[in-house]
Amino acid sequence: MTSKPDKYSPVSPQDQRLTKHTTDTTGVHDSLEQNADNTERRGFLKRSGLLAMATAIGASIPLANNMSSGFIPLAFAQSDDLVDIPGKEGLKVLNDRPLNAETPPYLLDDEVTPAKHMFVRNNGRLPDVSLLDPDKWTLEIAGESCETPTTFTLAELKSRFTHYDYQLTVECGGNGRSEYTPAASGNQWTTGAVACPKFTGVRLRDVLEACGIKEDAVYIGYYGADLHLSGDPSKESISRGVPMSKALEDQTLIAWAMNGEDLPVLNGYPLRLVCGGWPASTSGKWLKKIVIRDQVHDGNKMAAPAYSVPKYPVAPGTKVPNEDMEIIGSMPIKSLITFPKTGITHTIGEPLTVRGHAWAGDLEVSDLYVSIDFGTTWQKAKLRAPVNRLAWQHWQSELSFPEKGYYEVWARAIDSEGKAQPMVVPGWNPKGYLNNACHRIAVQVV
Ligand SMILES: Nc1nc2c(c(=O)[nH]1)N[C@H]1C(S)=C(S)[C@@H](COP(=O)(O)O)O[C@H]1N2
Ligand SMILES: [Mo]
Repeated sequence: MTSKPDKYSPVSPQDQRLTKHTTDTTGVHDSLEQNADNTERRGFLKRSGLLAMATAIGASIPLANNMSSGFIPLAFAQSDDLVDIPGKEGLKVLNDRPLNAETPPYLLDDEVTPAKHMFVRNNGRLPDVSLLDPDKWTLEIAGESCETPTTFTLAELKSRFTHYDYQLTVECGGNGRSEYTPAASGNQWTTGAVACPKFTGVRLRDVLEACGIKEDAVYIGYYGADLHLSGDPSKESISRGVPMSKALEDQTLIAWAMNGEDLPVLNGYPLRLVCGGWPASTSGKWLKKIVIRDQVHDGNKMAAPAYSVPKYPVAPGTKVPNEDMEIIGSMPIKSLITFPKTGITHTIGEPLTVRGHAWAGDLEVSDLYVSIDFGTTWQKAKLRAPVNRLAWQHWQSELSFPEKGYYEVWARAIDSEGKAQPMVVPGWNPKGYLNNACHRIAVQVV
């Protein structure tokens, strides 16, 4: 195993500030400013109407009569601030303490997400990088429902158990949160807290079975090496888990590699858990310990309202008692348009190839449709099977446009149980999870 000091040395654990290409140096201020911007744009649209909208976009909108009232064309809602994060390229920082950064959709075009384009979601402080030594790394398996608690070195994990490679979709439960009204607190993810790299590791099941799983086991929980944001060593930054049924799936991995290389430091080097298709908060980074529990794991951010949604639909803004919330399991059907980039100019008469990915939590995607007339008509895209269970699926479609002007391409996926993505933001919930509304891009046809 190679060590990569230069990959993470620029980020000191004491000060994880980042260099930005804009004058503002903190992601926090940046996102606040953007919110102010968006509000202004909305106000402007209300007052001015279609003609002003078309003027501002610089084109007429041929199919505008299909737009619903209050609809905001994407051409108004774009911001392209890029930042430098060691080992990452083109990510947009949403918060720098803790570090949270998302990937613009056009940088997720690869079938297998490269490490430099994988989003980063940290709940606490980055672990002290001098402690991330693969030669000294150990993983402890314990908990009240473990027969024989055992500590493995990383070398032992690699030599004792069979290795598996799986491409696995990891998406933050809060991906899409920025679209909820009233706004939910937390990172204002747009669409970029998702990735599907290829992970290499051993099966969690094989390791747990080697340590003996007692009959009463119901859940596993993880602990990582990162500290709580306060720096208090008695607190965990996050310690979540999954029910035994998910833990024992073939694709649930304890992984040390991504795309054939060591995991990036920001994504959990030297060892992480990967539970594809579930909120990525269940995929513990800098993995030090796994407990087999005889109850639902009670680590930090397991209890409602964290990573939980109301058991019944609620009106936007409703205060929901914690006992009426349930923990999120499999993620809902969703898709992205990764090519072209929103805002492109396209020549009339030429077909436009659009493509992207779709994923459906524990399920498969069965169909994907695209629309260029604000959802009035839909054409079926070519959709490929996943390379393995829990990997995202690629789709592609050829579009032709009836006349010059401003268009939007919308993509809508349907899962193997017949559930489709909603075209508008789905059920409001207090923490803004599970927004799987259709993704759309703007295209100017000239
Ligand atoms: N130890 C540890 N594991 C963690 C986290 C964390 O802050 N610490 N964040 C979780 C959350 S909320 C998400 S969405 C994913 C993000 O994984 P990534 O940063 O590799 O993209 O890691 C999960 N695992
Ligand atoms: Mo997350």
